[in-house]
Amino acid sequence: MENKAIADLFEEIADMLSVDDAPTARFEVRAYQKAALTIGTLQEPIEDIYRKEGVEGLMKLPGIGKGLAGHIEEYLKTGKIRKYVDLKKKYPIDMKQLTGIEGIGAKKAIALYKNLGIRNVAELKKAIDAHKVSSLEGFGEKSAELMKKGIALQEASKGRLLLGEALPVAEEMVEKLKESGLVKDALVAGSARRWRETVGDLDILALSDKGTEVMDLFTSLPEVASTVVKGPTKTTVWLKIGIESDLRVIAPESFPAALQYFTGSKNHNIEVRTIAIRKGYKLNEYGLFDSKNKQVQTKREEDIYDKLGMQWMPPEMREAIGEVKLAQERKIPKLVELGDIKGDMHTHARGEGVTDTLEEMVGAARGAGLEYMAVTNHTKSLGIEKGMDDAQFMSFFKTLDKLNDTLKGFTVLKGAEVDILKNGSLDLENGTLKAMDSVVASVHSNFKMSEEEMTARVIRALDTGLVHILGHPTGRIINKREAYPINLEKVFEAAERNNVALEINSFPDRLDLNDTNIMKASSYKVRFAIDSDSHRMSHFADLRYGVGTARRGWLTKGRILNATHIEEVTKILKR
Ligand code: DGT
Ligand code: CA
Ligand code: CA
Ligand code: ZN
Repeated sequence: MENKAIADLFEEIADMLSVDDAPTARFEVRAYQKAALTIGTLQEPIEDIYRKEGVEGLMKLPGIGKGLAGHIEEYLKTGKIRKYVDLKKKYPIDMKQLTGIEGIGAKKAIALYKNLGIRNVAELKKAIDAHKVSSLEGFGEKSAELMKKGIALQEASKGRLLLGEALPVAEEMVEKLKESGLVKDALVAGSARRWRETVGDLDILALSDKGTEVMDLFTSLPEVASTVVKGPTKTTVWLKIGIESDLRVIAPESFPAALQYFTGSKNHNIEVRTIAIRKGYKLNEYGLFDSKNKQVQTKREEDIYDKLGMQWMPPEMREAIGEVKLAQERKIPKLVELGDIKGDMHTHARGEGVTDTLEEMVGAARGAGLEYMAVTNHTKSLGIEKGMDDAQFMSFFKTLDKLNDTLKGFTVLKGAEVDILKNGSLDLENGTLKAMDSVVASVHSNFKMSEEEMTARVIRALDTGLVHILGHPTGRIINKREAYPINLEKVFEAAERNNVALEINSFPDRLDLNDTNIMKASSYKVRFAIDSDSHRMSHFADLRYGVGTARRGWLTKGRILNATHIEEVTKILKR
């Protein structure tokens, strides 16, 4: 599927045009941005539309005129868009890398290029160290400092990619292997199967006796940029998304053991193998062998754990943090599943970056299998998000009442994502907050505080007794922004005291709380809310990353606020 590649190109063209001095540029920017959004959120592969209906089919898509349809056709035929190539000559910037740094948007990236000739992060780093950036108009000492921190974070990520970027690509490749008829089974193992928030590479396993043909197909997949090593049982490729992928073709008798081995984690495997040795077995990626080196029959991964006296456990638990002992005691909990999630407590239907209508958002939530969603728009202090004031919320709630009258089997709850101001007070009147079903309170600005101040700020907000959910409790953005300093234990205590649920934000670059913080929080008497924080229809699909994270924190359905039906959740939220 080429949708994302084309959407990214259009996005970048818009970025470059936004600073270009050509007379038509300003006007074109919006057109490219709109087209990027249309294509980026399209469910059907754009190449299918083109194949079936040609340029006319493309032009039926919202915001795609003749010129843009021509670009799409050009890309599908040649793999390039000439307009992009020309602009890139004028602005030879690694836009994705530079805008991946906190504090740098497209405008700043291009200003850095125009003034200092900076094209990539390495050059930016040099310029910051030479104090060239801080003296640039519109930048200053503080922003240079922030960028430097951002660069350090990006470097520390060592090329690990967000699961949310990598998993869809892995699934796409697995699907194509299966469709080919060359494999009896194929699946993703490694850190992606364990739902780690980032992955170093993608490990794919295929069950097949046609190794050579499978590898030929694999290396020619559209997701692949180049082949690193190719053999009939193991092939490594470099993917267009910027990480490697290993495909291993495995014989049926080895499949369960290979799946167990390549799922990892490495430390989990070491613990399991130690148990195997103690019981007189040998365990490796080829199979389980007894003391006479005879292979023990195993049909499924479960059989391996069973022979070793252990209960099977979900891959998300396999991090060598106590799950092996639990499995020996047969006490593996039943973890929450995506299908348990009945509603969403945190979504946006108005404000900056929201392009889909309220009705469309409701349709998408229903499509995701939900029974209710709370619309929690931003509040007035968040100017860039077009936050709403008290009067706007009260009138918006009338719209929601009308909408609810028309809905059957689905409920739209009233809420806000209320900003926790610098002093810990909330950004709306008490009366307005009391009229709501779902008050999500979040910190969105003034991150630079001492741990003591930040902790007091958040606790003060929770102690108002008006908050239902603490939104993205640490504020971290993976590979981009560190968590703000905060004493989470004290915050969890305050959440318990005030019956506030802790959010597990499902945005692939947030996943906040993360797995280890969830573990810490679960010893308090608190609930968790797995929210999509949807700003558009396609975001509801990200709930699975929140669920994966919750499972990595060993949470069961009973701990999840929105794994309850509407009657029950309204009872819990009433106070
Ligand atoms: P990643 O790729 O860094 O996100 O993390 P993983 O867990 O996918 O690691 P990867 O790709 O290096 O290896 C895949 C699995 O293979 C790993 O989870 C466990 C297994 N494995 C790799 N190397 C070793 C090893 O030296 N010993 C053992 N016992 N297992 C290993
Ligand atoms: Ca891996
Ligand atoms: Ca690997
Ligand atoms: Zn939000």
